[in-house]
Amino acid sequence: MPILEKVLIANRGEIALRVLRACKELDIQTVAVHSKADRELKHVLLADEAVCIGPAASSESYLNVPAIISAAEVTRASAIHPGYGFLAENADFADQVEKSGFIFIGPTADTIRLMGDKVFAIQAMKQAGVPTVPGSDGPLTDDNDHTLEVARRIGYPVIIKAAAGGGGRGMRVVHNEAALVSSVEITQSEAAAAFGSAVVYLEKFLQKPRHVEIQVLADGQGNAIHLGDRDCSLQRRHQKVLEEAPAPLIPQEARDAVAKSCIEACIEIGYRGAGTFEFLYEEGHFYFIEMNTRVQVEHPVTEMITGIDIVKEQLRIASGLPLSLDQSEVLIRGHAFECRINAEDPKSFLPCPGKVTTFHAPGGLGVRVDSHLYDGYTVPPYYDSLIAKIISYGETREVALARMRGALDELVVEGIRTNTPLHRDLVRDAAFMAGGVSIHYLESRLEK
Ligand code: MV4
Repeated sequence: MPILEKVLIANRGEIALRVLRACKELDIQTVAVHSKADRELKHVLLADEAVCIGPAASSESYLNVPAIISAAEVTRASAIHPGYGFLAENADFADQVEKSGFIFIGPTADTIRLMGDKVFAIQAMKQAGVPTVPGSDGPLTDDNDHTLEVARRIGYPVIIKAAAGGGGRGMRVVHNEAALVSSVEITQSEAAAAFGSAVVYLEKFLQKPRHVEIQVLADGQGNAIHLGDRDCSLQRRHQKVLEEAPAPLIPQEARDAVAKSCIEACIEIGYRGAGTFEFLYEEGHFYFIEMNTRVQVEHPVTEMITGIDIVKEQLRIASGLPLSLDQSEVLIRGHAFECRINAEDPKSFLPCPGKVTTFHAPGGLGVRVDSHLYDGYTVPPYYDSLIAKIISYGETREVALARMRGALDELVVEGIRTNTPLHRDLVRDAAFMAGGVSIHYLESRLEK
């Protein structure tokens, strides 16, 4: 089976460059599509072909489905890689790509649609044996007595979530029975306005969990493997800041059991491509909350501890090839961290676009930099502020962290402000160094 001939990269910034590099390694031709504000992007300059698909605003360029499909047609691309964000988890886009005769590099549109509805996703996972959060096991109805009964059974606090939400949007915590019914109604109307669906469900609210996720690869031909776990608990306003793999301080049996359940779920639902099972982890137990059907920002930490190129595997799977390895060949070794460097004010967190006058990337053994920056590049104001990912690897967590300290000290970005000072603090923070802080740790530390 020949590998894909030509891939159109429907994204920008560091992930577009990451996809381009994987294509080059596999001898796949590349097409960059970009907005008018992105002519100077590094991957646009390196791609075999480049097509301008619209004005700066994402809604008219990176989210412009007809423009992207047209670009694939005129360049005779064979497949489209969506990266993360933008159209990566848009089932209608995946449908249109396939109906236009191109390969969508990702799961089927039906899988994306299933996972986009959190109620269906949780039901499917529970069915397959993945541990879930105690909850309503389906949408809440207008039978308020039943809702009250469910909440009483699982115990307060509870959390109401929109089925079409995710990533922190459309949620409300309820601490007592008196507030439940009105909170359900408010969440329903907010969900209807924000997502076009008023469907909400209820879960036990876990008060001090960690965010631990499992990376999987499946070929849609009956083979699925996991690449271990990652801890993404350090976040601010649902934006991850610093991730690591493996998740520290988790008993090996718990880790193995949850990963195994994810593989079984992949086979059960006929999953294809790279995917991530998101869990909350508290007091030794995993609770499934969502599945992401894309490559994630933090995939490099998993690549570092497994030696497996996740984007290359995505390209192989999309070509119709079976997985290049089985579970016994996945060896998890060492530890990795990733610091997300954003073009933002280190105190106010407001975006800081502008011209990068100087960029010095760190280096050395066990240091990787995924970034589209170069001296003289101007960070445009229209998009996400992620400008670089500094990744460190070591045989132990301590060595990886020491390398990250050195890498952050070496990093120079001049001309714009970045959150590098925050990262330099975090990698010296006693609680973080000890490992296993909760999803609330960073925000409460920032308040002090
Ligand atoms: C929760 C939770 C506590 N209990 N569900 C937020 C994002 C979305 N993916 C799910 N989220 C949460 N769901 C139950 N039953 C706490 C959060 C949560 C959170 C989760 C992961 C990472 C950061 C978070 C920050 C605040 C709340």
